[in-house]
Amino acid sequence: MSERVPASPRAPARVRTVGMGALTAVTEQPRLAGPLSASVADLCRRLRPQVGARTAAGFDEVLRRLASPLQVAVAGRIKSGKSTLVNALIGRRVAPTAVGECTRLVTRFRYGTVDRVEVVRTDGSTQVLPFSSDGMIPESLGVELDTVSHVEVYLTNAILQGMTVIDTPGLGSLDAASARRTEELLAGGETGSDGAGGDDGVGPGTGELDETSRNAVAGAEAVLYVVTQHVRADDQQALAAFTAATANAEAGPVNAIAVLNKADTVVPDSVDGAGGDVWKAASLLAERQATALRPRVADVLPVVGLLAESAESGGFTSADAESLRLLAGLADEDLETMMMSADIFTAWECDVPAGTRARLLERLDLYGIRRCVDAIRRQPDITAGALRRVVLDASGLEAVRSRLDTVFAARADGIKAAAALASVTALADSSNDPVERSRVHDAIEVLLARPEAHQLRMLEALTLVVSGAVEMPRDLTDEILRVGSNADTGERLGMPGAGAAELTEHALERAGWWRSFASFGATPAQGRVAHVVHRTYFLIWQQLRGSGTQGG
Ligand SMILES: Nc1nc2c(ncn2[C@@H]2O[C@H](COP(=O)(O)OP(=O)(O)OP(=O)(O)O)[C@@H](O)[C@H]2O)c(=O)[nH]1
Ligand SMILES: [Mg+2]
Repeated sequence: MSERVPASPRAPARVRTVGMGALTAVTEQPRLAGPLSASVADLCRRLRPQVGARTAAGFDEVLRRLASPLQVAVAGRIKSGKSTLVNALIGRRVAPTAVGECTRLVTRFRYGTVDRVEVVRTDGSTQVLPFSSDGMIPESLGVELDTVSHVEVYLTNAILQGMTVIDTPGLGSLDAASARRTEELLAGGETGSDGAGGDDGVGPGTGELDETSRNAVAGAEAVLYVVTQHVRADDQQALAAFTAATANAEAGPVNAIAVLNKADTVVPDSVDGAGGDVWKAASLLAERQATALRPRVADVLPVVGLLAESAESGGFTSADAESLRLLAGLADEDLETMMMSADIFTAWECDVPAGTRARLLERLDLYGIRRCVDAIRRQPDITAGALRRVVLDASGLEAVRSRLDTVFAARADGIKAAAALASVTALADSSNDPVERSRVHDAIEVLLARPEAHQLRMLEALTLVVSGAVEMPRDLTDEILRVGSNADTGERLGMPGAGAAELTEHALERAGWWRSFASFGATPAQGRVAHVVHRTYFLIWQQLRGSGTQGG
């Protein structure tokens, strides 16, 4: 029997870094993403006794969402490799790829203390399903698809403590029913069977909410957008339609990340300047797509989801490593011929059984096989574990993870709070009681004047700059991105590891610089952004000084 090659010994470390450090730290106790989310939650709790039943039910829903991890939807065209990437990110092959009913349903993966799969019907009723024998969501759900809203999967995987991952059927898919289900879920047409995993515990579900309120309070908060090399002109539209449907009205580069998946299938010669290198070609293509997709996303990262999934979810076994060793031992001419195409690879006569080759192809495709064979030839005694690492490195997944971590984790507080505030505003606006309306609006005004609300303005500034709506010199853009995209103060100031005194001085210096830039060096639009950046540095300085005096 072939053994899966464990991701350890680095697995625990990964869980810690990928577990969205900033998020997991704060998800322990009140499980809120940060100070602004806490303020919004406080607002809801304070006002709740003073508003009508309908608004109160809406507030409960907002509270429930604030207390849950960032909802990240994986979206993209049909068969772009969304489920494969979801499996890679979760570190478990649980989402069916290629076939099965589930590829036509929205599936939400969230943290739970016990692994379980639950079908949620449109009438709100749920049904627990067994995992299939290989640990996946069953291919056939055994229920009438028309009656299904979506599937909830609770898993004990640590990364889900930091974010909930929503796998979606392809946008723009020909199947109208799946497209509708996706749109409904992403726009918040449902909110699921809450508390089923025993981990929410804040108020009831949304039974008492009417359609408008439900739409206002639910929905995905961030997007991992999956494209392949064939980005069509209307992909931009698909993304725009998607972001319009997310709960955050300001959806854009702040809460959307894009990957160019199946980077292994890019033909190097099809891209000028790639010099025959697949990864280089994919990177160049990704850069071009970033231009095409702007202002919706900041950039596009190349990735090979298939390799990422094989490396991270146990698909790559010690038996695979042995088969690859056999392949590496073949004569060059044989190997080169076989590597010409998948068909030849399996049909060619050689000592490695055809079935074994087919399995390698399925797990690694030709690109991964090539990378492994090269690695074995360079270092014949390479271990199966090290070979798995080669596969992971070739996948580009670490870059995607680190982006998810810096971008989404650092911004989760602002993203969640903005979505919550939008919901609270919408709930108040649709109230028939003018007193209630102005009470809620006044409370929001007060909240927006608090220092922690400044990050909302910073997210807006980021959107303006990253989308190109406000042009900035490259170095200033980079600085704004840095100070607005990291959770760690040292990283934000571009001085990781520096001491408090140095950081304090630097924050003050940059605050002063941005203020004079706002007054003297900038266009009016740049000036508005510069004021926001100035205040960001000022707040960092204040915070550093505060913690300095406490410490000393
Ligand atoms: N060569 C290659 N194949 C991939 C890669 N990622 C996914 N695939 C394959 O592409 C096919 C579709 O992958 P899925 O993950 O099911 O794609 P999906 O976007 O979830 O598909 P739908 O849910 O049906 O829209 C599967 O056969 C995967 O093995 C990749 O990076 N490289
Ligand atoms: Mg899928």
